[in-house]
Amino acid sequence: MEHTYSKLWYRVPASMTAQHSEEPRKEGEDRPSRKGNDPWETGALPVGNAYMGAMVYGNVDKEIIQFNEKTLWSGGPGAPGYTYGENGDVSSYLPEIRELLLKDEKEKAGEIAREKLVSNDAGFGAYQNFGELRICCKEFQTATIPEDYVRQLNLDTATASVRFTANGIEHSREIFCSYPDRVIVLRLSASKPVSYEISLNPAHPSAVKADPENKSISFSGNLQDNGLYYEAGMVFSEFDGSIKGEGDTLIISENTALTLIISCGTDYKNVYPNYRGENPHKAIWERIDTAILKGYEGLYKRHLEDYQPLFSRVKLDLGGQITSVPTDEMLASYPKIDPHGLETIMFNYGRYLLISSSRPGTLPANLQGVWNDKNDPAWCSDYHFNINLQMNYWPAEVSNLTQCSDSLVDYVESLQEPGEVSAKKFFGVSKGWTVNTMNNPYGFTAPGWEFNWGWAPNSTSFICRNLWDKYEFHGDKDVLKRIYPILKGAADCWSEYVTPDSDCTLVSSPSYSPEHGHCEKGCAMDQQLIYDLFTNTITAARELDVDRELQDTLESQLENISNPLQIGSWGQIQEWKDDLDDPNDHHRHISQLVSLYPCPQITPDCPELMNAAKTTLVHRGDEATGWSRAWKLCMWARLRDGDHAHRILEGQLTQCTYGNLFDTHPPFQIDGNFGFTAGVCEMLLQSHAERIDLLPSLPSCWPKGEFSGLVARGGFVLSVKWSENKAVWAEVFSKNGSECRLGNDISIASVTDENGKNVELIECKRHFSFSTEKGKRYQINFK
Ligand code: FUC
Repeated sequence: MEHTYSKLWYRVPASMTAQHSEEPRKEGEDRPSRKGNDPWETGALPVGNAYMGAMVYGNVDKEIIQFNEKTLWSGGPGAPGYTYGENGDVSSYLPEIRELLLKDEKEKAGEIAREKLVSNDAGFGAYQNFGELRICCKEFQTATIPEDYVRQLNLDTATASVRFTANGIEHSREIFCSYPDRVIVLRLSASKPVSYEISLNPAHPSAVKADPENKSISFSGNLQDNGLYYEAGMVFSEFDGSIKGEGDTLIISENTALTLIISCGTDYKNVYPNYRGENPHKAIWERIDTAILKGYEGLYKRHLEDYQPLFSRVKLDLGGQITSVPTDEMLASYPKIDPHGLETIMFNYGRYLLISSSRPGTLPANLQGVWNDKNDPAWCSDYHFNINLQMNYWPAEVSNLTQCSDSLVDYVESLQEPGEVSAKKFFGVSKGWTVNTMNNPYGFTAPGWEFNWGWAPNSTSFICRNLWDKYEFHGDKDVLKRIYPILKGAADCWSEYVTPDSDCTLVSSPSYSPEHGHCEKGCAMDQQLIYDLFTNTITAARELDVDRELQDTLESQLENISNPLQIGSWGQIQEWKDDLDDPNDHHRHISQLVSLYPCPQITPDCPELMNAAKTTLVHRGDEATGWSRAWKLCMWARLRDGDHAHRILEGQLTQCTYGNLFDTHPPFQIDGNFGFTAGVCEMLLQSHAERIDLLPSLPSCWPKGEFSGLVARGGFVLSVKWSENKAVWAEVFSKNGSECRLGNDISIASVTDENGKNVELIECKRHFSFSTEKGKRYQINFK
């Protein structure tokens, strides 16, 4: 299968990218930018190596390439008043609040909670813009967009490019961001000698130095609030013109080709409590010097050798027809022009964005991955733990990018130390760690500075689900050993925080359903995630044969836990312990269904819960912001309703996607992109119900297609072809040699090994099972 849908391309620069609009675009018409459009957000194209990111505008007259480095964060140690969120011994108010909740005096409990159970927000900080590269060239100047203008992002090569002819000269720009060499690389070429004026513009007051002798421009400085040192360097190499300086600008004259290499960094280090490491100057310039020696071709080769093995692991064909329509026009007219082509591009884009924004050794992908052009971005472009960071990593395991979630494990591991302090001060426990809604990379693990959105200790158990999936999908024991202490610490905190309710069951108290509701006890999301966390921690401890006592404690608490999945008066899964749900409530958070997705407690094996989950989702409605639609997509897929899942996916493309295919809340929030890719995976393959279900939620509009490389729990890599909405060919690759279970609601005739020999199939109530050997492939033959 070829990667046919791995290109975003445009006939116009970022500022003119077509967006969704009620008025259909007329044939050949250049749509002006929509009023209020921010070209960075809606049209520019992202490249990234997870350390750094760059956004390419593709302007004809003056090219702008805005760039970031993930550690450039204001706030934290050094910023005035920063206490990691601590606000005294807040936990001393818990007994009174709990007592009031037991007496059903919720109003009064809420009043104290809102006043007292809050953190100190001083110095939380925000993810910062680093700067911009600007390139002017007299020969770029034209009155209109050249006819042959093409701007594209090739997902197969992780390269952005811009090409056009102006003033009789063919211009081209190629840009990629190399992970192995930790540099942004740009190649400019022209068919005749031209002159470029090039500058590097910092986003913060800095000392800029343009040095024609060393053929470099650099800047450095310290962030004003926290003193964080930052530096960016750019060198000019492989050019044939002459170079001179003019203020902060370098001018290259009579030139046909030029390579620019950028690297940048800060003295941030993810180590509590100071979060500072070495001055980055030496490392930045060593990277640049090494890159110069490799040259453009050498750098590009290493970039492809690193990127392509990851990206090419998964291939998808949803039956699109190849068209010559630019991506923004496909989107603006969706679903009229090749809808399944666009859906496939969007799926591939999610994997591209994850590889480009999350790699071993980097901070994890934040609310905008690694791309941000503001110093006061929405929600600080932070690590949001009440759904967003979790969603960022939903596609990682199933779409075969487990290397990309390594940085999540590192990060969560680093939260334990500050999280232990927050757990004691806010939740009154003696051991274990916590993290809550908003978190910066400076150990702000405390609840938020407002109770109503900020009290979210379930963030800890929620992120542990991602870690558990990392183990379950691939069965790697080293991962299990790595994540176990993290799960254990989260379980320790919860084990102490739960408290007896008036019916003697154990509840989380106080408890707040994410950004929705009242000060309560035993909200469904808390209870469901306690169940999930305790169950996984017990399983992990058993597999590692450790902590017998903890296993016993958690087991007995599980027996006594207040029912996480209560069915309420109108047949819904209750969001709160009391039946308070309003059937007309369309709130974007659907926290009471966390057991449907991503947790695995609501499965087709319990139809009663499936029906109640369906009722809940139907009442919540299909409309929502980007990430919420993506969650609904995953949930409808788990409900085995492919047509409804597809309807949600359509809504996400028509309502919540910009011309550059960034998902929007608004503003741009990358979780929706990742949730989209995870949702498509979930339509094609599920493995949460202790078996592998092939094509569980195939919509009728995808009658024919194929995929390869998706991963199922247990360490199986699947490839499937289907026709007339039925699987016709499938192959399982066994990574670990475990027993393979295939759901028996598809008609399997036999399974054969690599020599074409039948393997023994054991038929059980809900699945067929067969033994596999590590490293071997098995073909599934259908009736
Ligand atoms: C969640 C959402 C908000 C927003 C924020 C970044 O908390 O409820 O709508 O998306 O994350």
